[in-house]
Amino acid sequence: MIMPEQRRRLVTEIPGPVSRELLARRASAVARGVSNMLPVFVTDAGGGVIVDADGNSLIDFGSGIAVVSVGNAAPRVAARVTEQVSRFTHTCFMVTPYEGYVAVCEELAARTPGDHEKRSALFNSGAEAVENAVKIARHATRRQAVVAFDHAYHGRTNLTMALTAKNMPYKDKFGPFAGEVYRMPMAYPLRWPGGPDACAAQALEVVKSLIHAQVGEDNVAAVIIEPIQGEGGFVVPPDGFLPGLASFCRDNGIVFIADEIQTGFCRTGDWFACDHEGVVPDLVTTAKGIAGGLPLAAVTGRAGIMDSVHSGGLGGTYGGNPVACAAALGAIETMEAEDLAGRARRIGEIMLPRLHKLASAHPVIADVRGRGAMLAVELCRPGTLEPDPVTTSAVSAFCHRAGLVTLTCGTFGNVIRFLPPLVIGEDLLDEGLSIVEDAFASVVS
Ligand code: PLZ
Repeated sequence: MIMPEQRRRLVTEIPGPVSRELLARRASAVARGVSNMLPVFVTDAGGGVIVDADGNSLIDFGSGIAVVSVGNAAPRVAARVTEQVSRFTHTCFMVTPYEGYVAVCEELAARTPGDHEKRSALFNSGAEAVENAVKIARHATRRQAVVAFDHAYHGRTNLTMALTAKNMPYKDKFGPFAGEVYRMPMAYPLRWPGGPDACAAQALEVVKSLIHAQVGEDNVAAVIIEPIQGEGGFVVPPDGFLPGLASFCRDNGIVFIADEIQTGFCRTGDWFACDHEGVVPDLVTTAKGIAGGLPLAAVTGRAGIMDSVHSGGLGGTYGGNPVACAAALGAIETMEAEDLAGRARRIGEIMLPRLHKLASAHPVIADVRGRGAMLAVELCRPGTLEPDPVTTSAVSAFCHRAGLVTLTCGTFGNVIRFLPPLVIGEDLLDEGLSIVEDAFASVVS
């Protein structure tokens, strides 16, 4: 593999002339619905940098939306993929199986929360994993209702759009949506009317009483929640909320699904975000970080629930593709060998104090939150909770021009999130943070 030099280098404006030429080609060939956040065309990436077609080298605080936690083209991933791709690329596991699929499922059983007997099924995308988790929960319980939360993001397919909260850009005019989805208030400390201290207990009570009154506990197949919400704004539920929700589900025969697609695989400083409070979900959905950039997703859960589905009831042509499985084994090996959960905690220790300092200098920052290497700042008009998406975009655009890949998120578009590869060097991390500081200093008057 070719590891690009680990430094930021700007040789043209962003995007440069080569990228602009490619953008023109893109405009007449690629559907407009598929957007670009930072339109530089990539030629190489690795460690903590992304190199573009003009020779610019950008610091990566996005990891391709929390995917390349092990780094881009990570050596163990590249080696296993290369080996696998030269042996065989596809048989379809449902036709003739291969060991890699089984090995990934064994790893998932060993790494996901809880030491109960588990089974897994592999898919291609996060949305597909979520769809299947709901299918499995419905099949196992013979119930239909699914409970999701405000600010949730679970994907762009029909059922997962219904589970996703935000209209633009995900749902607008794409309806009708799948039925039997019920949305509950999220334990969002910054915005909880009773204040952050009361949030966990009050939110839990509200959710329980709404489920009772509006759905009926014994109609509910599953409650699905991201243990830290991703696209919806990196909302971290206060301690106590997730364990309370899990035990409510247990008491009522409801399948508790943790969507760990963005939080999973060491991102938050544990293997899974549920580990933080010892929450043991019935089903876990994973994708993104699982395979170092190759498309792979999984549903892992209690053997009794997973195996309630008849033979042939789950699958898909490509699910658990051998090359993607090889990549996952390389990625998981990397996480273990390089203690990437520890690296995520270290990234949090470096970044959080600087973000808090930034917040005390800039009252536009209403909240600093997250865990490990999944961190964010929420921007509001100073002294209010009125979202400030305009400053958010301006700060983000400054970062992009300066050669730092940052992403925004949030139901109100007012959150800047930081998801560096867990293998990023500390000098790049420092430099990236300095760019964020410069951006606030320059944009916020
Ligand atoms: N569940 C928690 O974060 C994907 C979406 C990017 P797919 N998040 C990035 C976009 O704008 O499309 C995600 C997630 C959580 C499910 C998904 C869906 O995963 O692999 O994108 O289908």
